[in-house]
Amino acid sequence: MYGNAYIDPKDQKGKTVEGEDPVKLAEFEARILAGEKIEPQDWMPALYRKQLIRMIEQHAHSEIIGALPEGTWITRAPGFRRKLALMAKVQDEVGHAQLLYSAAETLGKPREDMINDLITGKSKYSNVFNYPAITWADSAIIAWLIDAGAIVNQLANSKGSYGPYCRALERICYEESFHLKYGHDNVVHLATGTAKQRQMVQEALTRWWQPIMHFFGPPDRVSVHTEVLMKWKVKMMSNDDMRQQYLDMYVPKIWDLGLELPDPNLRKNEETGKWEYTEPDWDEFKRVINGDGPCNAERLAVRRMAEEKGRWVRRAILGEDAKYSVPFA
Ligand code: FAQ
Repeated sequence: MYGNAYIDPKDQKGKTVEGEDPVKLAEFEARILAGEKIEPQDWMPALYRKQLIRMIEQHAHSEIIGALPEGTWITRAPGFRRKLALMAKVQDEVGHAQLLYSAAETLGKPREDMINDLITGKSKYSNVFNYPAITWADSAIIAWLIDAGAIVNQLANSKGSYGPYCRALERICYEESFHLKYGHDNVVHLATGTAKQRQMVQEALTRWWQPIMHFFGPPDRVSVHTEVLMKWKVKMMSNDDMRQQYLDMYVPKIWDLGLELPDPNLRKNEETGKWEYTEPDWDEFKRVINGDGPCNAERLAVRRMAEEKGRWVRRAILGEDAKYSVPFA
């Protein structure tokens, strides 16, 4: 249906561009170089399709799993207005997952396969959502500083080459910008509040700083996919450049609030214009993204339960039973 057949990630095909028609490949790369968008029905190398499916699917999983740590605070949010705002935010994140699953589906991978790969632990999702939101301040830090990281990433990639992904990212960024304002408001409230509130937000920031440093991915020198993704304008900034842009935009704002970051080496080198920092623990990053973080098991268990509990609804709508029970079928 969509040009090349959907590529199973386990398949060896689609690991390189070997075997692709050189004329079609050259035309494809010329279109990308000229800034054109590639659409689902267009010819594309198998590797481009495979990389896009991997990245968009992981992004979709991150949104749906990302709703969970903050979601635990809906019932305990301080006050009705905060509760309403948090409910709307969590609902938005799930909506982002829907947009992204739809974008990945245009590449030929069925949604059921994606969900199955998530709940069986085959697919990755963002490291940050494998940590708990212990206090209300953790949910404030997520809404401000994780959403801020997502915007740095998504704003850059919305200028990329694959039409459906870019259009989804543009829409997501509008909503994330609103989340960021909501999160900032919560953090300012705590940071300018009582001594207890300041302590709570400082402790949450200290807990989240390393996962945030991991969020942009491993250093460029060891990143596996950056080269090909940047060549084909799927990824518009390298991991290290995204991290640098984030530090530039948010460290001064964090310091302005009188909060401290748990890295004594963090400073901007005025000569190079680059931020210097202590390398975060990359072994911990690897453990967390490979299933061994503090909340991985719990997160997947929730998704598995949702999948099982929703099965009868899907069967009723899509399955054989629907023929007889839905009046307008
Ligand atoms: N977490 O070669 P690279 C959000 C994996 S949305 C987990 O550098 P790449 C909204 C990577 O997959 C957040 N795994 O990879 C929200 C690869 O493994 P693989 C999600 C990670 O693709 C806010 C391996 O390491 N955003 O927050 C991570 O070039 C608040 C080697 O890495 C996106 O997904 C990580 N942080 O660059 C929701 C954006 N980093 O697949 C609720 C789209 C790397 O070979 C509340 N994705 N890995 O097994 C991207 O931009 C890229 O995929 C990167 C990674 C930048 C994440």
